[in-house]
Amino acid sequence: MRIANREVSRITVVGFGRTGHATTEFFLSRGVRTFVSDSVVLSDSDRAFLARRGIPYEEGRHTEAGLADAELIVLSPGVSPTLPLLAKAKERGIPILSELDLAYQVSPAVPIIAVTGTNGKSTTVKLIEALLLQNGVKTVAAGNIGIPFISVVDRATAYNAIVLEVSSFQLEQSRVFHPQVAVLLNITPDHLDRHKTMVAYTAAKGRLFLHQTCEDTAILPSDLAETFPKIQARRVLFDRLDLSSLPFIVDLPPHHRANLQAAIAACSALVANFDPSHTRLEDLQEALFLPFRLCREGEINGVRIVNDSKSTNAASTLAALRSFNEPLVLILGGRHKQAGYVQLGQAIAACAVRKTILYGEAAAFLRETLKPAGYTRVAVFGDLQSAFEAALAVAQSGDVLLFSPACSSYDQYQDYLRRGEAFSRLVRAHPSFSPPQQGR
Ligand code: UMA
Ligand code: ADP
Repeated sequence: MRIANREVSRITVVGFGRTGHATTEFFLSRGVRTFVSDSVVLSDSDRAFLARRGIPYEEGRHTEAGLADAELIVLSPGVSPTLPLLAKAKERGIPILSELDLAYQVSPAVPIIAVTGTNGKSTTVKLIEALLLQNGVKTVAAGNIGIPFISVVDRATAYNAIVLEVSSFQLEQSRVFHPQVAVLLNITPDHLDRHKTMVAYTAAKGRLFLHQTCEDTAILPSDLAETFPKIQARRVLFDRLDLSSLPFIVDLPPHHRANLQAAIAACSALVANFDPSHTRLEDLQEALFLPFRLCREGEINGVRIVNDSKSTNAASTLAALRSFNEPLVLILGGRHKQAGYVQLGQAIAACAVRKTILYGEAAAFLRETLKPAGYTRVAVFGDLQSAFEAALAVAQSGDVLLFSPACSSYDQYQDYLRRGEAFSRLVRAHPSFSPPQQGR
């Protein structure tokens, strides 16, 4: 098949997670010979999948076997561009393509709205999807939200728009991706283990605008208006949008107001005369209450329990703190993200959080970052279960017990989903648990 102006009949897929699977399926359906290379030992089901389809693979490490007769290498987003195998591929002149660029180049010409930012991507993608559907625009949501872009390209002609969640990892590896509407929600410290510096992380985010022209739209917040001076596209500063025609806006927490402003700005850029004024809160419920984002689990002895396992950095926990007026007992912990915690410490002190329970690998680090703010109502535990029990012991009726860890889950869980499910199980197993009264 033809990709990026060259004929390709043999490719190597590096990384066999969700992206690798979808990429392999895509090439398989086109009769392109595929080799799979993954740095870890594959599961039995992955091996069976590959064996059934007669796809050769290597596991446990990347060797030059993956380069043997490859005419193209396709990378999963989690693979760092500094992987030695990629340097060897470059020496041999083998082109390397990210899955984002691959999907973009083979996708039919359907307008793309792409959303990036440190926090709020998934919520904003789902808001855009809901708003467009209400306005009769058939839309598919994909990308970092969990549905690889390459897995939707074959059915993309059935849609009027593709809404893509795009991560800094995907953007870092991208060379050609060009969305008609590009949304950057915010930039705060995250993923510094991969990007090393905020300058590099910011530059990766800025690649979203790189190929846009004056016919496109770049949507960003005022505080980032000067950060990317080379943007060619028409700029829209989403936080200046007036949403007073939506009566429910005053009840939304500040971060959701921002997400909705960005989503409406994106829809307005795509659809002529887009009018959000008839939008009802019910239409946006799914987007505003995605699983493990400030989810009401229920109550235990009058204490409302909130599960925000998807909060994996300091800024998302800051947004969580700003979402409640009730007294709070906070659980933080996991694997910290190196930076961004000073402001969080100040906010915890300013909100007079009744007690902050720290657990996991990051506990000592977090305790030190809270000290300069003069906040000492801290207790340290090893795991989530003991942290939850301790939090419950100090919480009083009318409090909110907020699990918003501000760290990744990787010290003790496979991902934020498993961590969120584990927390949910702990809450629901309590003898005094009662489910949320109404809605969420
Ligand atoms: N692997 C290698 N070599 C390496 C690194 C990884 O072989 O050097 C292998 C791993 O052993 C594993 C596979 O690659 O088998 C995993 O690939 P991946 O990390 O790219 O993950 P996928 O399962 O393909 O999922 C990716 C995104 N994951 C990452 O970017 C880390 C998913 O975002 C995304 O939903 C999916 O593609 C579909 O587009 C997840 C994520 O955590 C939710 N994203 C980060 C975030 O949101 O903060 C960026
Ligand atoms: P992402 O896809 O960027 O990880 P999500 O919409 O999944 O974003 O939300 C992840 C976390 O960030 C949740 O804890 C959520 O409450 C919080 N959050 C959502 N929107 C914002 C925002 N605009 N600013 C800060 N935090 C946010």
